Amino acid sequence: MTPSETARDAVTSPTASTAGSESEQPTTTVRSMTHRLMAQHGLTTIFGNPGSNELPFLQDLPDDVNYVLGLHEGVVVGMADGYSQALGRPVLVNLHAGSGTGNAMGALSNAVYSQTPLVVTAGQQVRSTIGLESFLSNVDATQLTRPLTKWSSEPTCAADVPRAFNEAVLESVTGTKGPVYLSVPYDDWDQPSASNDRFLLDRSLTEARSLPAPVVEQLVRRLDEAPRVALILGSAVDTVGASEDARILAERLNADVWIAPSPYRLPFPNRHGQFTGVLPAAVADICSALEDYDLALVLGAPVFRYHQHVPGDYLPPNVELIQITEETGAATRAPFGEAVVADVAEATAALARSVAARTNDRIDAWRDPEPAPEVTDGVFHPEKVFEVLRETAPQDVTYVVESTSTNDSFWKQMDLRLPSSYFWPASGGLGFGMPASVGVQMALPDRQVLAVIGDGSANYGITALWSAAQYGVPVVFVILKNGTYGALRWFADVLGVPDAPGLDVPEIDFTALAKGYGVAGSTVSNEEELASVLTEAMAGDRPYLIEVETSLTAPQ
Ligand code: TZD
Ligand code: CA
Repeated sequence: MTPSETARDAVTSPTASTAGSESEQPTTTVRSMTHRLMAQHGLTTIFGNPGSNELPFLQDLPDDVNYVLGLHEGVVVGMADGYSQALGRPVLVNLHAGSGTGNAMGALSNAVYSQTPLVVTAGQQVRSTIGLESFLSNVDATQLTRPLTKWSSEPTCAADVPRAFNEAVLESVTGTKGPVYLSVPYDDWDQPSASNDRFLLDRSLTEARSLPAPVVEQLVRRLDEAPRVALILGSAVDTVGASEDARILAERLNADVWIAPSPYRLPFPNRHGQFTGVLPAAVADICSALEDYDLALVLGAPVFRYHQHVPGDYLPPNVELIQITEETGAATRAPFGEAVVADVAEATAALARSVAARTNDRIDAWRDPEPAPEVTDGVFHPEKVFEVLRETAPQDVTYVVESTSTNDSFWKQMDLRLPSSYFWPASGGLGFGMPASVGVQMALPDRQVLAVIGDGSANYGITALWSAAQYGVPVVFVILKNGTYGALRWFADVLGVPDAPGLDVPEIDFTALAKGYGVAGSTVSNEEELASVLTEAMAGDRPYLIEVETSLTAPQ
């Protein structure tokens, strides 16, 4: 079952009719009805950090509910984000009032760009005391997470809480997926649930965004008639489980395959003979990269997520661009091209089935990486670290990466072929990597998660180590220690700011920090040590942290 199928099943198909007649219902509270709705939607894991306002919701949780405590709300949301992305399902988050929500905002920005369906709930003060702003009132709660959440609500009365909860879950996975926010006054939970709430348990919602046959036929004709096709795959191709069909489509078209700029997941094997590269995140650079094509087909990506400001024409003359996306905003926002809003997995499968197969000698032409520079004086070139990881880790390893200046080195050495092999902070907000790796490992217990984290990035989510230790989540953390915010050094140069302060992070002892949070670790200083410590760490069933001193490199 693909992640998208799992998500659809979880939300649209109640397992059995539980409605019954009004007279048969035992007296239920808003709390117990909401707990039943959680079960119906498969929301059996809560990532949270509680306060007084939230405790009444957490009373009498069903036995099969698993509560995962994070020690900071950025970590709570980061773990939930990784867990939700890797499972392909909505996930419940519970935060403390306005202050807990505020701590989570940076992490929420990542969930927006990966369209992660997080159902974020927060406890509110007692209804009658919110207006006078009693301690821990979440003032204007519905506005607090805007514009990051696509939907937010504080029900107008206790009786509307179960319906609003149901709406929150469905909103998170319908249309453009993403985080939603529900604030609930804590005196609501003990109130009686309305007898009509039983109908909520019998609801279903079906979203049908398949392409009609004539649209498929027209797209197929245009693809077949275009001599030189560039297939530009977005991270969402992996999210919706379409990477296998995308590979078939690419091979039948014998298209060059580009990955859309700033990828947060990997939609195509990066050693495949048709893999051409990650598109540069700049207007003029993309224009020149697409010069030799007639038609560019973008699947599951915005057009485009630029980063560096290099002005120019959006497209070369005579290149047509068609974008197929599930994200309505990505279609409406785009400043050029023809957009089609549709189910990306179904559209990819339909095109892969229907395009004519061209001659193609690049299918089995896998490309080997070049050897990496050797370790000198105990200092690794980042490429050497990645070479050792590639040679030591199993083929189905999953990387969660947050190390910014080493991007180029990473892609030079990696050989990633399977779905869900790569996760990266989707908005560029640091603090995702450490916690998301814990969430991804919880969701994918049969795959080893390696978290590759810079010594700057690690600090934004360091308390994830504690959750990994306490819940026995066997992530292996590899900390690349160059003592600085390497990417910002490079940016300072690009932007002509040679004297910017605050760019170095010297003298942090990550093995000591890990020990403090209950995670064993060690520092390695040569290739053999790294390989043997990594092998041992992956064989264990506990988290482990490996600290590696690395040289300064540029992201590209
Ligand atoms: N704060 C947050 C929440 N997100 C950010 N992206 C930044 C600050 C700014 N920032 C970057 O964009 S990259 C970077 C910072 C501080 C440096 C990260 O350092 P690192 O990796 O040690 O993790 P490198 O390889 O040394 O760049
Ligand atoms: Ca660094």
